[in-house]
Amino acid sequence: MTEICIEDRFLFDLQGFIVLRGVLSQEECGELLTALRPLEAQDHPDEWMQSLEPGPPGRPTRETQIPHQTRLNGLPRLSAAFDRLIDHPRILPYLQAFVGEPQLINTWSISKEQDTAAGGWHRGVPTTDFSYKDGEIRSRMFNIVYFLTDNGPEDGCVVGIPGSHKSSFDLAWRNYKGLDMPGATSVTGKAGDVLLFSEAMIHDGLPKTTTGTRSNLYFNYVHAHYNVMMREPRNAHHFYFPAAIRARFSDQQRALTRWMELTRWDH
Ligand SMILES: O=C(O)CCC(=O)C(=O)O
Repeated sequence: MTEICIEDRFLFDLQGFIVLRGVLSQEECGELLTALRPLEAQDHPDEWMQSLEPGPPGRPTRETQIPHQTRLNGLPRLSAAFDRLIDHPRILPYLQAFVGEPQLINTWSISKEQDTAAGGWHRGVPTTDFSYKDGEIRSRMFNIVYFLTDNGPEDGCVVGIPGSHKSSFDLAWRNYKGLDMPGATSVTGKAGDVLLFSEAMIHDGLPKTTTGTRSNLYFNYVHAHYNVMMREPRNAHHFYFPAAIRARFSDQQRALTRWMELTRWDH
């Protein structure tokens, strides 16, 4: 296993996030954008929703309810072009060091055009899901954000509160918009950079005031002991990949999605 340098361990433990520069080449960003754009433009029938038990709707594959923003859920179901990010060689050592036994739970893209508003401050798991013991950092849910385009301060970049993965106090997160949140710190970078963060850290997306499109891909992992199917059962369609999709994966990608072999899910 590749050792993570002490500076990165120090910073991730301290802040709850780190940014790795130049993980993807400009050519790779271009290839991923070429795969993403037609998927964002097309309709997705989401026939699986008809087989859900009566209750609230699941999330569609393409979400456009936020003006000027397009989100796609369940990327490897949509194209094999995204498979390589499941076990990216620069990222895998961080997954092993900071999660322990990583399993991919969720994948999505977010593209923002000019005038996309700020999102809403949130965290994916409580602060008890981040720990340090016997020399090991353990982040029970860990998000990897691939910047396919530049994420400048006005481009709708991700924003976080450094250290909030360990915060003892909660604020009424939804009462604060974007940079009005105490401690809010923009996470900027160039196309090809990657943000890694504990989902215990409070985070949000800033408004996009610039022209052009900002596109990021999100690959979210949990520790193997996390019960993936209990998190959002009505969205398990996007979490789970059928055997036919996993058949094209490498051994390593199959190992990172092994929970899917142990799950009964037909939709
Ligand atoms: O890129 C953004 O706008 C923030 C995304 C975010 O907070 C999320 O997907 O949980």
